[in-house]
Amino acid sequence: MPERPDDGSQERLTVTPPKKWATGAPAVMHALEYSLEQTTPVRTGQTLLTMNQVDGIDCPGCAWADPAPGHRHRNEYCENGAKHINDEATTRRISRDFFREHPVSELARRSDKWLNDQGRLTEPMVKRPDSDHYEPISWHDAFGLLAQELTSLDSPDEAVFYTSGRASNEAAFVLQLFARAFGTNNLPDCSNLCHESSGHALHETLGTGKGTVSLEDMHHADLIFVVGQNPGSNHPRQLSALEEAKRNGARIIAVNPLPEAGLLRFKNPQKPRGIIGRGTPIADRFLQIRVGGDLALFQGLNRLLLEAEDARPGTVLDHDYIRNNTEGFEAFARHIRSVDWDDVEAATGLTRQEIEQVRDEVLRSERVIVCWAMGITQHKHAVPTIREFVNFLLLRGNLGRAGAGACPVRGHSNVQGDRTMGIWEQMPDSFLDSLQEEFGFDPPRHHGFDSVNAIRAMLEGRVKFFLSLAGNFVRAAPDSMVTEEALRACRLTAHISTKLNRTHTVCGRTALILPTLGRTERDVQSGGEQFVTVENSMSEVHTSRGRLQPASPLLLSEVAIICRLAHRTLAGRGPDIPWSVFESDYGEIRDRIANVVPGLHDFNRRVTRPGGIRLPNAVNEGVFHTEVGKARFTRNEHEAPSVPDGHLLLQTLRSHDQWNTVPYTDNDRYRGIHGSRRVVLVNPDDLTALGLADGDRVDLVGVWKDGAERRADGFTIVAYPTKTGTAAAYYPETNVLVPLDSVADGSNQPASKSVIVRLEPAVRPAEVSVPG
Ligand SMILES: Nc1nc2c(c(=O)[nH]1)N[C@H]1C(S)=C(S)[C@@H](COP(=O)(O)OP(=O)(O)OC[C@H]3O[C@@H](n4cnc5c(=O)[nH]c(N)nc54)[C@H](O)[C@@H]3O)O[C@H]1N2
Ligand SMILES: Nc1nc2c(c(=O)[nH]1)N[C@H]1C(S)=C(S)[C@@H](COP(=O)(O)OP(=O)(O)OC[C@H]3O[C@@H](n4cnc5c(=O)[nH]c(N)nc54)[C@H](O)[C@@H]3O)O[C@H]1N2
Ligand code: SF4
Ligand SMILES: [Mo]
Repeated sequence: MPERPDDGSQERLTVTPPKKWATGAPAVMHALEYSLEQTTPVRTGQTLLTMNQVDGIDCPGCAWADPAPGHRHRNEYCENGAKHINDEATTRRISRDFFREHPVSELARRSDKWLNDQGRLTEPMVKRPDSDHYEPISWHDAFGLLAQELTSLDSPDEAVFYTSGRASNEAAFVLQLFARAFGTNNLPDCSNLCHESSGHALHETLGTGKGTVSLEDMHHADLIFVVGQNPGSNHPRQLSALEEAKRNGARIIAVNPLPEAGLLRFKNPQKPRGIIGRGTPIADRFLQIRVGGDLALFQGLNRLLLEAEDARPGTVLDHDYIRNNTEGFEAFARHIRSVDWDDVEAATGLTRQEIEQVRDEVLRSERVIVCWAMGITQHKHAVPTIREFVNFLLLRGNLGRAGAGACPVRGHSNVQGDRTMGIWEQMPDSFLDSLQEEFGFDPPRHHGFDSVNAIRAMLEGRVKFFLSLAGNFVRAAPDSMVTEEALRACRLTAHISTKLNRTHTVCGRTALILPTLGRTERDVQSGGEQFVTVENSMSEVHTSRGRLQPASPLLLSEVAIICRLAHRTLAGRGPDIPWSVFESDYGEIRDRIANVVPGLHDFNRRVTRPGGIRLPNAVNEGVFHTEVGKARFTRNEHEAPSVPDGHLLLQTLRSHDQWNTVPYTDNDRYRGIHGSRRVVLVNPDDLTALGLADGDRVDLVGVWKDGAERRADGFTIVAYPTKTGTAAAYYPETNVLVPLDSVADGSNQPASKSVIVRLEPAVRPAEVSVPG
């Protein structure tokens, strides 16, 4: 378990009523406050004013799309985007003296926030076997060490290359090229922990892993479902799109166990009336669902639609669409008619009447979109749930036409692009064939390890080398203690990163920190000043160009680090790939991407046009790359998680003030939590039933079939209007409770939103129980 520092945050906890609206003037003030704490007014201007503008910096936050060029606001960012960018643009620095003063064993006891607050990494460092300190190393020697370790492995499959979704397309492309030229498909990524279930379900049913809607579609939908996501904190500009849709007459249905502020009312900070007015109500209908109840909800809804068709034949279903584009309708219909209302009501905690009201909304709507995120993907039955969304959309032909479709809302700003570039342990043969043709080597064909399987392989000694391109693997992955043991068992761990995090302190025998340029910084190579490209959640590929002076003259770009490592490792043994040409001019990489990735032909020219390139989605052309060449209706079995008496189903989620594994403050403003993240939100009725009370101090004890005790200790109970039977607490502090084996069927994605726990009186005294 990560050691926990005693910073006394529990004593600072104050709780105020949850907010009923999101964004607006306080949000802007909050962003500026954080920016000025981290950096200077001039740098704030250089970053924020160019953010999300044509030829500016792409926001390093979430993957929400920008409005079309010409429709962008002067300040085209949200409060959280401003925080994310300033967190990178901070003027704080970590020098070699820092590592002399702080041994690794001490850093491993520091909190995630403390580590991040130390500022930007400035030079390559190495922790050698038997040493407790990182010490400086030259880039030349660092690459030598890495190459030596890699080439001495018994098999290329003993190496793993993890990518987090902030990496650019160019960096991702050269990383996967290097890994495959070296001989492995071990390319796990944060997407394995994020939208893997979406990709899996959409591939199976529609033949694409990506969403089908654009921002334009959002603006012109009649009905938008926002299921299992908290846009007020995690995709704030989605609220602007929802506001615009509402102005055009759309209705919005939010489905969530928590009454999230952003789902209720929105004050648009980019409009004067947003700052002073009452804001726009967002959800016309809010369904407070049980955690894990969404499959049952959509099955109930689909059954009601079939019955409505029975009552008024030819008026409800789009028979032409179903006949021409789909297969499996009859079997699906038979199955869904047998769905039992008692089961649906028990799983959802909703009444049949509430679901009938949703059906009526659907029947009034020509164009329907379903948006979803982690509240859906991080469950055991995530894949069938998303397949059921697809069934729902297919029934009324809500795919492949304007204002309708499937919208998995992506997390990291370039997580979708990294996949497009080949960061996936199971890229299809068509991609590998193109690589082979372009680069003249035979890439390995057997699948590599995803994140969960990589951890297992490290534990079993089958993987000995771990390199990450961005991210914070030990805090992002489930079962923190197990994952840490896995990393420590490696011969070498290395991280290409901008900032210090816990993964740097959980070292293999040898460990390396390879500090890199961030997206805010000017990237000058021998071929001149470079830009990179990224792809947002709506498949738009565009440029991002940094403006700031690099945090240190010793930083290398991500592309440069990977190209030099590849050159050093593969010299004399690998295929002839012009790594140094790639490093000097990223346009050369894009020319190769254009030959390998469908839809990116003429990449260099087209991507610099305002707005960039929208990658085609075959579904929107009525083409389905499934095995049967049609969209597939599926039959999905519902299996509600069985929660023993006296236990709760815990979801692990983000606060408003964190970026994934990195908390910026201990506050969660919209939910009214201030001063501590070590809280568990529980419904007052459950508290009564459990004999507990608001303010009690408890340990969260995980219950899993392996019988191992998983304990996250020292949490304060906050009575909160979450759905009964379900609790919520923050990630990553609770990852220790998520068993490595508790994954979504089919996608192998950790089920970090359905953790069975009981609350026990806190074991440790208050003074020592604090975040870590
Ligand atoms: N500020 C900020 N922005 C971010 C991030 C961040 O950490 N901070 N992370 C980025 C990343 S990588 C991602 S993937 C996205 C994540 O964006 P979200 O998916 O919004 O993230 P979570 O905080 O995990 O919230 C999940 C939401 O699902 C709800 N939920 C939980 N279980 C269920 C369920 O069973 N059914 C339903 N219907 N709802 C449920 C929760 O109450 C919560 O509102 O955000 C991205 N944007
Ligand atoms: N229990 C639980 N676990 C979860 C989740 C959950 O909801 N619950 N959510 C999951 C999800 S959706 C995700 S996406 C993962 C997130 O997992 P990751 O993507 O692995 O984690 P991040 O916290 O985004 O990584 C932050 C680190 O990235 C590095 N970094 C930042 N910017 C850059 C850059 O420009 N370049 C480079 N090279 N490095 C950079 C910094 O060192 C920083 O410390 O966590 C997953 N884990
Ligand atoms: S909505 Fe997402 S991409 Fe847009 S500014 Fe906010 S964090 Fe950045
Ligand atoms: Mo994510």
